[in-house]
Amino acid sequence: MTRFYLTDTTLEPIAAKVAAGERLSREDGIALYASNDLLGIGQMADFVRREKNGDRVYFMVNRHINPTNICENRCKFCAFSRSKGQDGAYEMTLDEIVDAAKAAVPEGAHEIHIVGGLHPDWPFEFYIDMMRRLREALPPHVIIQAFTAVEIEYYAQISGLSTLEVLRQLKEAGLDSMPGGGAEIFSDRTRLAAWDKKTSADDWLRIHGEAHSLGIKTNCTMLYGHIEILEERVDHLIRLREQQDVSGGFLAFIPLAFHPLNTELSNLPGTTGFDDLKTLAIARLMLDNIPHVKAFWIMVGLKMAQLSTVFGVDDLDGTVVEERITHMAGAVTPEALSKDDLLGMIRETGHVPVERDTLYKVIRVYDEN
Ligand code: V47
Ligand code: SF4
Repeated sequence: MTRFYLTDTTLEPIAAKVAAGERLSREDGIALYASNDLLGIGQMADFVRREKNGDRVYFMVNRHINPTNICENRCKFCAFSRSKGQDGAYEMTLDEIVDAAKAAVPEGAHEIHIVGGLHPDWPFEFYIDMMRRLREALPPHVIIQAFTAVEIEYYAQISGLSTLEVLRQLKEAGLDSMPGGGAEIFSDRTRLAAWDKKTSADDWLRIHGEAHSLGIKTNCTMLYGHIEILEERVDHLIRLREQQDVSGGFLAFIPLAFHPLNTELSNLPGTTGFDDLKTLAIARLMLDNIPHVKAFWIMVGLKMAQLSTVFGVDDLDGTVVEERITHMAGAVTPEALSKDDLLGMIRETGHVPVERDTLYKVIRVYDEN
């Protein structure tokens, strides 16, 4: 007898696999997406989430820094990037970057999260200096999570080094961990249509594998709700799962809900709440070897992020402080949350809030309600 109440009985074979802890197939992923039994899918995802993370919902105190929006790639879904000299283009100096990071320390930050455009003039040494100066300026408990695989590939191109050597040198200079951005959807069809200059799926996965081989833990993402089809989402999840089987260094998966405003894809409607919850829950079900599924509240909104904690999500990211990439594309969420906001959101759901660092080291369990 199954432990889930399903209104779509065609999901019963999948429910049996979930209850037995068996891996779901591509066909299962497609069947989940084809079903409208959101509560049934949510119950299964909640079951998996509880097996992996119990009652905990993680959050962190962090700060995002985007050193420049000048970018050589100009992906069609991106409202953040500018060409050099264009109105709205900006670049921070190393002093400004270090000052922004230092300002986060008295706020209790355990992570500085750095993602930026592919600047045409900054040499690789600039990024090495950035890491060195940040490492010197920050106490050791503040983890530097920086540079997507797309940025790493670009630094290899401008320096003539291999991506492995770029990662090795960045790690030596202070890089601790890498964010999961830049994966988009692992399909050549979508890539050629909307981000043709960007890192291919094979390269994105190889670079993360290289990072894992150097002991650099990373996250992984999927940008959904644009021109992709549902099968492409499932294929994307399976490729991440296969990479994790091989290299094992992904800590969290974060689905990124496409925001269309001010992009070249502004004719598209963006995602719905139903799709956001379904995608988070299906990710929890398909990615049996990735410990955490994170709802980035900036992208799915505060209300949906809170709800997602009963649909498979065990992590709400953090205080963030300043966010440009999604807000330039029309996000209506605040740019920052206080720790109390996050605690209140999590407590209301009956989960136990756990403050963590980037590597999921527990800073504090807030078990007193
Ligand atoms: O790589 C760009 C995406 C990413 C849009 O690893 C957009 O913990 C939606 O990767 N609508 C950057 N998404 C953000 C990112 C991230 C965020 C939070 C946590 C972590 C983590 C990683 O944002 C980009 C791209 O995939 N993006 N434009 C847009 N219009
Ligand atoms: Fe550049 Fe990243 Fe924006 Fe693409 S998504 S244009 S690589 S900043």
